[in-house]
Amino acid sequence: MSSLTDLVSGLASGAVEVVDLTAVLSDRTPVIQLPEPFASTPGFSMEVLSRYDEAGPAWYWNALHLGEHVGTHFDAPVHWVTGRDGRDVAAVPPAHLVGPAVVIDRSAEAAADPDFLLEREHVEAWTGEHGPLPEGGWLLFRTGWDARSGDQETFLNADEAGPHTPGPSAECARWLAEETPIVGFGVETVGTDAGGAAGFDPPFPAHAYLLGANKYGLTQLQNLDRLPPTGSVVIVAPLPIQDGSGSPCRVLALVER
Ligand code: 23J
Ligand code: MN
Repeated sequence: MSSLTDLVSGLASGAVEVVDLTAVLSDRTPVIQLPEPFASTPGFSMEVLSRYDEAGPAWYWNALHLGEHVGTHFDAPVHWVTGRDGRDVAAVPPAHLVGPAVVIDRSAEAAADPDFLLEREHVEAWTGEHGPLPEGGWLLFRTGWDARSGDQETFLNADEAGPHTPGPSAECARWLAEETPIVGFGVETVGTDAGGAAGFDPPFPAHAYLLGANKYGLTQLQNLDRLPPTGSVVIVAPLPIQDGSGSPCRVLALVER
């Protein structure tokens, strides 16, 4: 298998760099706030079982409590009603979790307008320059939102009208789901949908269309600015929770230097 030998030597020489796209999980990790009467998700918390003490003199370990959709996480098709007959997170084929990634950068637009919507035309302008979206790969949407992830308030960016964060338009989400060969769509924000997407038609179109097409979502990614527009490979590692709707996950990218 010379391709793996080549990869291993690339890793050793630094010709291939591993970039961590995952946000650190802590009790300060931002979580999505849904309006009443909807249930909201618990954030991350940790209970010490023992720490080199009476409860475990030579070992340290914790129990975790968190929602499936906390921090950098993976949305499985069954997360949404449109994907209810689709895969749960344990049923996702491992081959879907390693694949090519492309990055579309609209951080300048999102900085100027937090409600910036990614349109099909923006993606088509990108493909005109960089080539087609990758078969079985990921479209990653860079907005600069990762710089806000240390603070729930600036990350969610909500006012009386609701949250203001960038995301895809309904038509863009439908097109990505139904007419492009990607396996998933990844973002830096709290969810794959824009902050205003509760009021779109359909509501939460990225969830409705992509998960309804048996595709996946990835959220709260970091360090997308360290990836080239094309040519990286991502490794997405959600926990195989039986019947799970998603999972916090580690996301790594391999980048050629
Ligand atoms: C539940 C309801 C609405 C949304 C979400 C979850 C997410 O963004 C998520 O984490 O999947 S928009
Ligand atoms: Mn989610």
